[in-house]
Amino acid sequence: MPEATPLEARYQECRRRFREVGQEHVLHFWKELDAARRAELLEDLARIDLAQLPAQARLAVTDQPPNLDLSRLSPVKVIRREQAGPEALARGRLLLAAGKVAAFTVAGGQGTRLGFDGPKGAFCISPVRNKPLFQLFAESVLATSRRYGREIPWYIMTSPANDAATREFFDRHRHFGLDPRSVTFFQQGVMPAFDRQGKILLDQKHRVALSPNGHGGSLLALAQTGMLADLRQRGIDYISYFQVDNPLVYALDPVFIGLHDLRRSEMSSKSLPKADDLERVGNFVMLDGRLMVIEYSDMPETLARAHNPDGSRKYDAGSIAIHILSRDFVERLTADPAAFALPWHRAVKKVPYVDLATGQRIEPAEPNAVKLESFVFDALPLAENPIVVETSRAEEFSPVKNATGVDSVETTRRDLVRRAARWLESVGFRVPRRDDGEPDALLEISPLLALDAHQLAERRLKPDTIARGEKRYFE
Ligand code: UD2
Repeated sequence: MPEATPLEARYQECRRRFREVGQEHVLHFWKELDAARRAELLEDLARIDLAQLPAQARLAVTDQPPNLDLSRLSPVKVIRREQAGPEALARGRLLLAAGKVAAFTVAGGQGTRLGFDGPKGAFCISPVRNKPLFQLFAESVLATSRRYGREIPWYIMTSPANDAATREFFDRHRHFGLDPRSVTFFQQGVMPAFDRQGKILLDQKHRVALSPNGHGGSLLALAQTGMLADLRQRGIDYISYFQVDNPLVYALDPVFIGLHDLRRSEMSSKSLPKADDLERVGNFVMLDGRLMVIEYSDMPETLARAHNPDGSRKYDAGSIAIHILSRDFVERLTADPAAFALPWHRAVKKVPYVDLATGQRIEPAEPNAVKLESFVFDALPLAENPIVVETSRAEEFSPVKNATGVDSVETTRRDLVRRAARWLESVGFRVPRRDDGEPDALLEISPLLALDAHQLAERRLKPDTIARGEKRYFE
């Protein structure tokens, strides 16, 4: 008998292991595939965590809503950023100048809602220069590095689907002025989509329907890709975490960092008073004295709509996905990767798949599949002394998620202009306004000029009057 080729040997091993967990069908089309496709399929299958798979498949078919005992919930106490006091600011500045903080962007999502074909960070958003999201963050990191005289490393989490395109985008733009050695990309894990019987779906005969496993996957990915070791080696203690979709974020906020350190918090979060009862943000709550977030989709409507006798909203602290994580907290959680798992959240979605009987690829008209994702805020109940810091919406939050409507390109650009107008007026500029109060000009302030109104004041620009309809870029 001829000796099995390495590919054949890997196939046999893979088949045995997937058969053991009742998912052998993933190799159904093996005989039809050429060598290149076989290799690709094995690569996909190698990304699946076989130890966790049976439990995940079971979870995919159990249709149970999260078990929440409402009687044990109470509202959270937030710290208002503007009342943080000079000590927090001073401490944060010290930590930045001592090189103790890194920026961290989660950019592994698929960005399907925006309908943009490419990594979401490549989406152009700034009102005058049309800078992409990644450029705005890069310039914020660069400006902060310059300000504190210390190079600040920036970590970017991608997914297998957008990793190459993301790196290529940074190469093409020469890392937007950053030293390439200070920008580190790493990939998050993926998760297969399951059908309603808990069977893994094939996207093509040689490809598994895989998607990113949620930003909660960032914690394990930080550990497993060597990033935690890298952080430690660089002397970084704090990770400033933010999402790729919010160009207003203070990427490295000294007040927030300072509060996190002074309060000996392991994981801190920023919040906003919700815009309305059902705003699509997570809800901070206390469960038996521990802080947690209930995602908007899991929040019972009665709870979301509950009001106090004085008319104020009972659960008003919305999560805007901005956190500080202590490096040693992430190390502690992931010390034994096999023992660490955040809860999985189910989402029923339309996922195209190959029908095993006919070999045809089906584009389902109705949701047919279950995807599982973990969320980083589910680490909050595991953290010691977590704090919630309430910030200002106008200053810090306007995510671009949709092509039109709420949280869209239009609203994000508008909010960038509004913020620039406010900062300029605070240093003596006259900004023309329409009857409805909106600035009647397109204004953009480079992060390299100022990261907030105080820094703009330090620049001592000569106040000027902006003309109606003018487009002006400040750098
Ligand atoms: C997120 C929060 C929501 C609120 C809102 C604020 C969750 C589940 N919900 O809603 O509570 O704070 O943001 O804007 O977080 N990502 C990855 N890998 C993944 C999935 C997502 O890196 O596997 C990144 C993605 O690139 C983006 C961020 O996580 O930067 C948010 O993802 P999303 O768009 O799925 O979250 P969304 O808008 O439902």
